Amino acid sequence: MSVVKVYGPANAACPQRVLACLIELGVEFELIPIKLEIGEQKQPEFLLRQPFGQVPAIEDGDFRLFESRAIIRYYAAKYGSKGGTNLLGNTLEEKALVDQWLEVEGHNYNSLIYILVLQLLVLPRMGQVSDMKLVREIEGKLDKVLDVYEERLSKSKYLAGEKFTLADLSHLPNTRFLMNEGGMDHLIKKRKNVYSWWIDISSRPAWQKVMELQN
Ligand SMILES: N[C@@H](CCC(=O)N[C@@H](CS)C(=O)NCC(=O)O)C(=O)O
Repeated sequence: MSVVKVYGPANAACPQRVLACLIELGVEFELIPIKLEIGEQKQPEFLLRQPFGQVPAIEDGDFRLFESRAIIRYYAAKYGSKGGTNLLGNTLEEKALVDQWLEVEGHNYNSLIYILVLQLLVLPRMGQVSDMKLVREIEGKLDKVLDVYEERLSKSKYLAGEKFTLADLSHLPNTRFLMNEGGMDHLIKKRKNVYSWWIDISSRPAWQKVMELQN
């Protein structure tokens, strides 16, 4: 049986989402590094795997897939039902809550942090100046989004209920950015429930292994 191939650098947020999921599920994989700094993701050969020129993409035998959240849903469905770790929820309602919080992560959380990553990480690396007015504006919006998380996490241990699921896992890369190079750990730490949740999910052995891979 061929090993799953994951294309993408281990230090980029979107591939990390996939790596965390595969490690949680105990799926063997091979990481094929793609050098973003020299634009390997925009080369014709890579565009056959990911037509938008971004990472990650996977190859699993004859099957290819891109979009990190589609990939984690695929693997959680493929392996979670075979007695492995269930990251999707059991009942229809649990599954719907996982989907709801995955959507929140993609639309309300990631869409803001994406701008921060661009301003605080990508532009300075290219020798360009960050727009700090925009950064402060996004920080304010994120503060309001995190109020919703705080409220939710005061009612349940994890976003979709009492068990760790893809909904939580999907937040790991961007929250790590806020806690580290994003310099916005105060947004997490000032919220008791969000902070406990972060400590809990980021201590999971699977995420620790992702962190080791990126070094
Ligand atoms: N929605 C896509 C977003 C992919 C994405 O933004 N990837 C970033 C790394 S986290 C990337 O490839 N950046 C380099 C580029 O856009 O050229 C996914 O989740 O897979």
